[in-house]
Formats: sequence, C-alpha cells, structure tokens
Amino acid sequence: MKIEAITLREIQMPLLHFFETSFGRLYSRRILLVTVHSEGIDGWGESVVGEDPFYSSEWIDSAWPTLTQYLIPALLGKRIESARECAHLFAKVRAHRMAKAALENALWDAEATQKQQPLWKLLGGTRREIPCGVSIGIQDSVEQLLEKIQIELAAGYRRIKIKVKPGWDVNVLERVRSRWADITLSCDANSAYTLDQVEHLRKFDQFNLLMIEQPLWDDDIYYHARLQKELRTSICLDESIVSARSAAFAAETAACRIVNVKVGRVGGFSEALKIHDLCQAHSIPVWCGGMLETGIGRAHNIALSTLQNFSLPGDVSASKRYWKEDIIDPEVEVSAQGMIAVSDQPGTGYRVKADLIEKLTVRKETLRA
Ligand code: OSB
Ligand code: MG
Repeated sequence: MKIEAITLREIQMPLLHFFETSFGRLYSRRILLVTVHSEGIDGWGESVVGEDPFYSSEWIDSAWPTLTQYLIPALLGKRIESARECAHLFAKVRAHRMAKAALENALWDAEATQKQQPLWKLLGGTRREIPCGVSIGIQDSVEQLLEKIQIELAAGYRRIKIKVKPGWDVNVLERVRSRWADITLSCDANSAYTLDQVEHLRKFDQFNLLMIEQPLWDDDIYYHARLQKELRTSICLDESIVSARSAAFAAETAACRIVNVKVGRVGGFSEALKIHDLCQAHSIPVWCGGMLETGIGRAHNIALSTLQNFSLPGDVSASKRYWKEDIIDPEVEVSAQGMIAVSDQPGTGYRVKADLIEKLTVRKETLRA
C-alpha cells in the first residue's frame, strides 16, 4: 500500500449523558479522526485522546501537532507491506501512544479493506461474538446510579463497572450489592487512592468484586504489587499498562490479576496484540477497555475483542448509550444476552458515514506525499 495522503480532523459530539470519573465530569467529546488515503482506499483511525491531559498526559491538542509534525511525515509516501510492521516508523517519537495508535490503526483498517478481509481475522481473532459490560460514571446521587444499573441489567449487559473515588465508594458499593447480591460487579478508581489508604481499600473486599481497576497512581506498578498482596479482590491495571514491557513488569511482580487492554493507550494494534499474548502466557485474562469512542474506535475495539484471551466482558457497549447518532452504519448493537455479533464483512464491517462526519468537523488538515 502506497501512503499517498493522510487527513486529520476534529469532530465534536455531545454525549447523551455526562460521564464522570474521579478526575472530572465530561459533557461533550472532541474526537480526533485519522484517514489514511492509499490507492483508492480510505482507512480510518480514532485517537482515544481526551479533551484534557487528565486520564493521560496526552490530549487532543498534543496529539494533533505530534501527528502533523512527526508521525505523519514518517509515513507519507512510504510503501507499506503490513500495518503490523509499521510501529518502528514512529518509534523515534517517545510515548505519544494515543497519537500513534490512531495512525497505526487506520493502516490496519486500510489493509483489511485492501485484502477484502475482516479486520478481526487480520488481527488473529476467533470469537464470533463478544461479551459486553458497561462502565457507569459517578452520578449526582446513589438513587440515580441504581436506576442506571437497573437499565443496563435489563438491556442484558453482563458486567457492571462503577466509577469510584474517595467519598463515592464503599457507601455506594454497599447500596449496589444490597440490591443485587449476585451480579458481576467491578469498580474503577482511575488512580484516586494512595497506598496509605490500604485499610480503606480492604473494605472493598467484602463486595465480591470481579476486580478493582487502577486504584493507585497512573504510572505505578510497584505499589500496586504491594497493594495486591494486601487485598483479596483482584487488581486490574488500566493506565499503568502502556506497553508489552509494562505488562511483563506487572505480570512478573504480580501487580494485578487482570489487564484492561485499550488499543489507543498502548500505541496501536501491534502492541495490543503483544500484550494480549504476554498476558495469555502468564494466565492473566484481559478485557477491552473503552474511552467513550465513536463508532470508528468502537468497531476497532470489537475486532480486538475477538482474540482468545479477551475472556472477560469489556467496556465496549452499544452506540446508543453515548450518541444521538453514531458515525458508522449500522450502529453498534448489543443483544438481549449482552453480546455484540462480529461481522463477516471485509474491514470493520461498519460503513463510515462520511457526510455526517463532514458536518461534525470543526478542524481538518490533509497532508500529501
Ligand atoms: O478508565 O476505563 C476508564 C472513560 C474515559 C476515560 C477512562 C475510562 C473510561 C471509561 C469509559 O471507563 C468506558 C466506555 O464506556 O467507553
Ligand atoms: Mg479504567
């Protein structure tokens, strides 16, 4: 594939409902999309960068110039054999994994279309449907949270994850568990605690949680290993796992028993596949995280989730939980059994709605070879 041109764009999409984590409340998304133009084929990628440098030090306004000044020039005009072999082109740039992933994943998308093969097959997946969970943000009241959980359980979702932070944790988990003793439940702290709160974190053990996600610092593995020794509840690492090497560190130090794989956080599909394989070799199950993606990133998450060791329900859920209208057709739908059926069509199996994207675009730049 000769890479002839690459388009970057920002689209703005209001969320149907605000999403609140331990680092703040979000009402609307600014989304960075990448299109790779190659021999009559367009490959699409979505960056998981946020609106602020809060979840990660990367954000949309760091990703944009990193792409235009470094990553895109490294790729333009090149002849690419396979997307899997492209990460080295971007290796000179340190970190900036969310920017890299948008570009690498657009190449995978283009390659799947060019080969007339489903993306999930190109990635080496096997699952024909994937189990779904939901991530429910911090609400204004516990009553509102319970109502949301009720709706998602009725829709068929197989795992409920709630966001926690000091002041919205044990008290809330208590209310959830007293209403639903048996549901598969987990929580995500997004780094809201420190190791000296271990006695408080031990209280989470009474709720029979599937996991507690990222309780400590976003860049930490060592103290999570210390904490995991103190808890019965399995720790799942999200923010801390940025590469196969950090996953190896976590596995070798028993810092977690579960890993959340976000393809955008780790720099693209090639690194995500390495993490998948490494975790499998260490008997660590993984699941696919979400970053409030539009359909483009969501479709990529679905393809990744077909790999064998994605054995736990992910945060990949229906388009209609986020958007009035998603930018792909069909939208992502979840069955009453809480499953997403994986398409047999070439590429992602979802068509990109170019007209709608054009209408939502607030900034656009095309670079040519
Ligand atoms: O930590 O998993 C997270 C959203 C934004 C930033 C971080 C996280 C999340 C989610 C939402 O939990 C998952 C989703 O529904 O896309
Ligand atoms: Mg998380």
